[in-house]
Amino acid sequence: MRLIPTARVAIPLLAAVAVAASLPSAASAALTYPKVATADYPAGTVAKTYKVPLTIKPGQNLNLLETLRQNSDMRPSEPGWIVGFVPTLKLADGTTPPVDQIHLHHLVLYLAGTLVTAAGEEKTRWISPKGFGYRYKPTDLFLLNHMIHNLTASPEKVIFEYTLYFLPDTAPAAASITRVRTAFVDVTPSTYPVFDVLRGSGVNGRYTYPAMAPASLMRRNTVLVDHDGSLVATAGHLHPGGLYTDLFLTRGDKTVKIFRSNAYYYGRALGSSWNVSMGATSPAWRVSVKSGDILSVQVTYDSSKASWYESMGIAPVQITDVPSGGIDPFTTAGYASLDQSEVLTHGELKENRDFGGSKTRGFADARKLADGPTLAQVNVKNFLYQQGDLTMPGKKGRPPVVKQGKSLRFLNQDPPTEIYHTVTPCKAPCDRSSGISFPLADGKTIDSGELGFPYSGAAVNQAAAGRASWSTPSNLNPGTYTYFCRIHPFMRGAFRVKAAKSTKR
Ligand SMILES: [Cu+2]
Repeated sequence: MRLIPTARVAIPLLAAVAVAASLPSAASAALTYPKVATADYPAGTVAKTYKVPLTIKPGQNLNLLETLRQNSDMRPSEPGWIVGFVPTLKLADGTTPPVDQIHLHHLVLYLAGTLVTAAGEEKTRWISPKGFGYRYKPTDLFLLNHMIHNLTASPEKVIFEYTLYFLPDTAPAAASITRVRTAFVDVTPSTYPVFDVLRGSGVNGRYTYPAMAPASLMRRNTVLVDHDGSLVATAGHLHPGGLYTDLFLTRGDKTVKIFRSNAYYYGRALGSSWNVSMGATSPAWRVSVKSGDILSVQVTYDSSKASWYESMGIAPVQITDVPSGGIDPFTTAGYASLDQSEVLTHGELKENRDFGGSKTRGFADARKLADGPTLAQVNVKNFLYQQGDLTMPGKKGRPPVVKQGKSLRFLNQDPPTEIYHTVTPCKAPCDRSSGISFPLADGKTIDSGELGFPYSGAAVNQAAAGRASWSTPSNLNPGTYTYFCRIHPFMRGAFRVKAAKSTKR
């Protein structure tokens, strides 16, 4: 598998958009949940849990690499096949942290230089279809790439715990396993592959990326198949606000959609939380591919209610090294026989139930506060907006005033390579409790980006914007604007735009 340069493929993206815009929302479709995938592992498969201790600095939101050391309890010590994977994240005391305190942005396992699996806060599990597995040797370089937000202001020791379903070479069934690798089909290939969904973008409240993105961003979402083989499994990955990923296969001038992975949200706040499972392929799904075929993905978000910053859209696909059957999707009969039904990657997880959005006394309603001082700059330090923070009592809590036509600058004064902050608009009063679906980026203006810089020597791309400051647009109408930090949602603030000649707000 390798990524191909943009100019070489022409994929009928408009066709994908038309499909995306014409179908009903997945949030409504998702009221009928598929069954959770059941395991059918080869005889001799053993389940073992491995632990990788990590220290997460206060407020940290870094994209890091960790080597899983040989001969440690971080990884298996014998050769064999990885046939299933279940990730969890725990505190040192063995409990699972709520996602509004420790948030697993993503983890990616690389084995001998190639990606095996990835998961985000939804903690996707996977089970290889029976007879397929990832080759594992105890001497392979085994890397964990992780990005874990510490949403609190204190350091946390956490343990990445993952259970591998492992078929050792000593088991007779190991001799008949067919090797698979992961084709990482991503809407925007990068070691930090994200894009923004802005509220109101797209068509009818749906934004499909990259099909609806500016032309400069299109056609980056392709992976060339470089050998004949079979696709045996896939499941999408997306973020809150995401509805589904669509996986396409192109051969010559023909493109077919071979799987839609829907997001199935649980509880209230459907469509805007991490309380979600993805639809994965059933064991019957299998597609024959030829060298020269092209895989591509589109992801669709709900853009009607909020903006979704730093979103993802990935459709990792298991592809065999050698042809192992499957339908030919470019024949009518073959396509019709492709089983595109879904099974859930996992059921609802308890730690994802803390939605937030409850009444709380912790935050002021800035609309009711008197004017603060007229300022050109607000410093962000010690996890506080130094003027107009909704948690600060007295004069410090009053919203700073900016004259209409001027802008207000925000400057991150916390260690800028370690602690990133944002100024993300949320609808006033933005004073409810923090959780996985509150606050939402549903305010009137745009977002600051993550104010901060990559740490020196970073081996993978970082979320930091590469600047410590941001200025509000100078064309805001008079009014009180509330915002939060989407890295640390307990951080809330406000500022007030006043007409130049008016003495009232
Ligand atoms: Cu912050």
